[in-house]
Amino acid sequence: MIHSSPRSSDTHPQSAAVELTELAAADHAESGEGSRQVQDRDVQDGCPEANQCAARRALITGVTGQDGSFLAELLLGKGYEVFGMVRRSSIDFRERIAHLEGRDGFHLVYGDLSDSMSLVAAIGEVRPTELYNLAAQSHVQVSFDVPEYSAEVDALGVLRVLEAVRLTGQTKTCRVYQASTSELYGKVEAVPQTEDTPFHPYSPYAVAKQYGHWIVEEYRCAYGMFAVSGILFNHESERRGETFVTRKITLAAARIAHGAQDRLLLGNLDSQRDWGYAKDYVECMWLMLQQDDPADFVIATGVQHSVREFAALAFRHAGIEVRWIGEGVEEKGVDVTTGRVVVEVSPSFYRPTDVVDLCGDPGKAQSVLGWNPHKTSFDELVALMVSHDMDKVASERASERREPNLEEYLEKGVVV
Ligand code: NAP
Ligand code: F7E
Repeated sequence: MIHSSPRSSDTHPQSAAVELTELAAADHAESGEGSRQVQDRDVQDGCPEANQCAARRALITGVTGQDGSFLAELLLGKGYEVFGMVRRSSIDFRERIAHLEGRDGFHLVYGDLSDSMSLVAAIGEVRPTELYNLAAQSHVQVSFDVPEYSAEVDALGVLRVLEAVRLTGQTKTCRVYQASTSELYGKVEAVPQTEDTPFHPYSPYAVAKQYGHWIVEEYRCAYGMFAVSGILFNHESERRGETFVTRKITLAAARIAHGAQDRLLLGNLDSQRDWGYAKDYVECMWLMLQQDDPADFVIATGVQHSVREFAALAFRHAGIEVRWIGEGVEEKGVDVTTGRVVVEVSPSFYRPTDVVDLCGDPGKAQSVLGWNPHKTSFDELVALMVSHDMDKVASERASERREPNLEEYLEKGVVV
């Protein structure tokens, strides 16, 4: 049985949600960290408006992801105590948050969305005033390959988070943000999509996220929780995973420009997306939890482009002008200057069902939240991603050049 108000002994190091430092979990016991958390909790338990009278503590699931890393930076800048949930991995280096680890006010806890006990332990121990549930199996194409796991995390994982909040007695003190998605509109029934457009999920990922969306609304109604979903359209950045189409393109454009890659293989070039900058979008997540009343919002730019347009612009920023020839699987992107084919279509990147016409209406977010959907333009977004990847590829190339030299020196016995 889970107690809604755990005693201080519950923060014993054997609890699943131990704070991670570079030290082992056992070191946590000696740090006194657990007792500080108990004091904060005691303050919150007696306070109906915890968001106003207790220190602001945010728990971010998916902190190692693109959005989680930007959100952690934003909240630390606002003076929050930030707790990021991480999974055990065979590699300890967490690239996107490496610069935050060890910083004052930033802590890590173990947890997994497929493991209820770890969530109850982490949420019960951290007692956040705001919980951002960003963790997910977030790749749509991969959800066709691992549909059950995608449902486990993206559907039931949301339920587990909400139940952990409820079972630890925090329905009135912890506000919850859920990462919903434009993929819910799927086989779209209207363009642009608003908060009132019917959902028609069109992938295992989207069907799972649909459950997550509705269970958040259910907990809001059933238990009076401040639990809301941001229906976020595609948002990208220099930290975007490398197999999402935008980052795949910007990295390939940079590699091709540096002579490190021959050509780029893509799937559906006609697919249309409403692409924004992730750093702007996490501000909206935060704004949603600062409102007087809980409500869902569409977060988008209202501007739509095709994959083909994104690719052409990315190559232009990398110094390559592309002309398109052919149609369907025969379509190719040709370097106007050299006549070389730099983009080809590969049906292996086609999806069993694809969402092809996404464009969001950010009107409600603009008027209610005061959010600016045009802070970073499409051109600026593509430019910053390409610029980042040009630098990345250049430094990788430089280190490749250094390595043979080093071998040569070692062989000659020059380096001691
Ligand atoms: P991302 O870069 O793929 O990050 C996903 C995060 O979830 C990672 O930190 C990952 O941890 C974590 N995670 C995955 N499975 C987990 C599990 N079982 N337990 C705990 N953590 C787990 O995704 P993102 O682009 O930042 O997106 C954040 C959220 O917004 C996701 O829920 C996504 O579905 C949703 N969303 C994204 C977009 C977009 O355009 N980016 C649009 C709409 C909605 P590891 O690092 O250990 O893998
Ligand atoms: O695909 C097409 C592909 O994988 C975009 C996630 O963050 O946003 C993301 O999901 C489009 C699709 O993102 C390739 O068929 C063409 O139509 O970059 P993507 P996504 O599926 O839109 C939503 C809002 C989320 O919620 C998700 O978590 O591009 N496409 N050629 C390709 N896509 C990929 N990945 N690779 C290609 O080669």
